[in-house]
Amino acid sequence: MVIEEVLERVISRDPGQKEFHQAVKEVLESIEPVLQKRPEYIKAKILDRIVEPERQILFRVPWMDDNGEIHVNRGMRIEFNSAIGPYKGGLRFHPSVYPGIIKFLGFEQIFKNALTGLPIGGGKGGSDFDPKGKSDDEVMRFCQSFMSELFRHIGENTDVPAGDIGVGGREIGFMFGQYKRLTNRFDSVLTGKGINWGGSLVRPEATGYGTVYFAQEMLKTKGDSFEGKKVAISGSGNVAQYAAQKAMEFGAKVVSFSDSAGTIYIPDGLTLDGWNFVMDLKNNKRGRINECTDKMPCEYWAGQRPWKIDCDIALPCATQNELNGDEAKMLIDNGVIAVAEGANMPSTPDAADMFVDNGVLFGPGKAANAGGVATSGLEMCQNHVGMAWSFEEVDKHLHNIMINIHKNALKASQDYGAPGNYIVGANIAGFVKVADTMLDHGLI
Ligand code: NDP
Ligand code: 2IT
Repeated sequence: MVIEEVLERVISRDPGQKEFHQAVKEVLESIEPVLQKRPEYIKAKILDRIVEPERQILFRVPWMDDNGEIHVNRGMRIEFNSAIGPYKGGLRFHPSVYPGIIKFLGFEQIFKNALTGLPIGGGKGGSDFDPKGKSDDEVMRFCQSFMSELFRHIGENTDVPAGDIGVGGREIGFMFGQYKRLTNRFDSVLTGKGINWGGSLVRPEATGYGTVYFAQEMLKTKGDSFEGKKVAISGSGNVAQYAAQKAMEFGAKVVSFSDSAGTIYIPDGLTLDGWNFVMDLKNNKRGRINECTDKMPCEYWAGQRPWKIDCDIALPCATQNELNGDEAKMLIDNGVIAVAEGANMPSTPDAADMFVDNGVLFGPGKAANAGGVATSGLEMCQNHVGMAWSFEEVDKHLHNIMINIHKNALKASQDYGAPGNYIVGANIAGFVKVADTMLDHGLI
């Protein structure tokens, strides 16, 4: 009853924000058993408070292209919840960005960040700027203009952005340079920084590695592993690249990558040479995935996604709602054992339900992809003490964090009557920590 009322208010307040409604509905529905045990949350209106961002910043981003033409994009930062620490979450540059996308991502980030065990609150930002086809100079001018407004709202103890779709090391570098020039401060205001200027080893790898570590923990509950498994991966950006590398290291055969134009199917599995080619293609040449057909034995499926592939493990690592109910059915019919979400909310609600109902090990994004933000937290920690840890040390922390997230989500699923349902477990474990803190802090 309370849940439906809150959801109705969320929808009527911002009727157009469908991705945000989707994320809120999933969380609220799965915390129902908590509300029965903890009526104080209802009395303190925790649900109404947690679905409303603490602060939303919208701003103009004017910039000039290489031909001297002026463009105006929209920038935003949604500071969603700072109960357990400074706002933390990535920046997305993609033409589809509008407040509904950034609010869904910021809302997910609250619970994801709580699951990491680190003191970080939830936020997200970005712009409808499209980096595709832009020169490095154009991207730099855009990033400088974006930061010329954003800098006054962020800070190492206030709000710490990082990367997401369309924002990687290059963009973080341009934004950090501009922040430093405007503020005269060299601090931990952004994560995903370069290794020479305060970045952490393993941050580039962290989300993909973490997703595979999480999937490995799920497989262990069935006495299984990655060894010899066929793994279908979507996307070919940061998360997909390192998920593929770690899956191969664990003895799996990676049989696909994709981008927004299509999928490559690699029946014999990706090789190390093939992986290096994709890294150079995507990170340096900024090319399209179909260019792989010249370099490795693979098929290119224009306009298609990987989910019809007969695989044991699926790792959706591209974007939201990229795996629907029909595709979930194909995966289940083909005997998929585990699905771990490297992307944020890549499975539609009916796809996620089908995985859970059919006994597929299903790791929702806020648990499975939390390794990225967790390693951002480790980057902040190193910056605060003025140290840089070794690759092995950061990787060990990351691995332990993923093991703990899995353990805590599994335990919450068992404690609240849905054993093995990691959607319920992750939502409850994240929510309770934030909700209890909001009670501690009084009505703010
Ligand atoms: P990148 O920009 O590096 O790569 C994004 C990939 O997804 C590209 O292959 C891109 O293809 C594809 N993609 C993007 N939008 C669409 C779309 N609308 N339809 C189909 N394909 C699309 O981003 P990341 O790898 O960093 O992010 C991927 C996902 O992981 C996102 O959901 C992000 O929120 C999530 N995530 C990222 C973290 C990080 O640390 N980077 C941490 C946790 C989650 P194309 O090049 O054609 O656009
Ligand atoms: O969705 C995510 O967790 C991220 N894009 C990473 C956020 C971060 O602050 O590292």
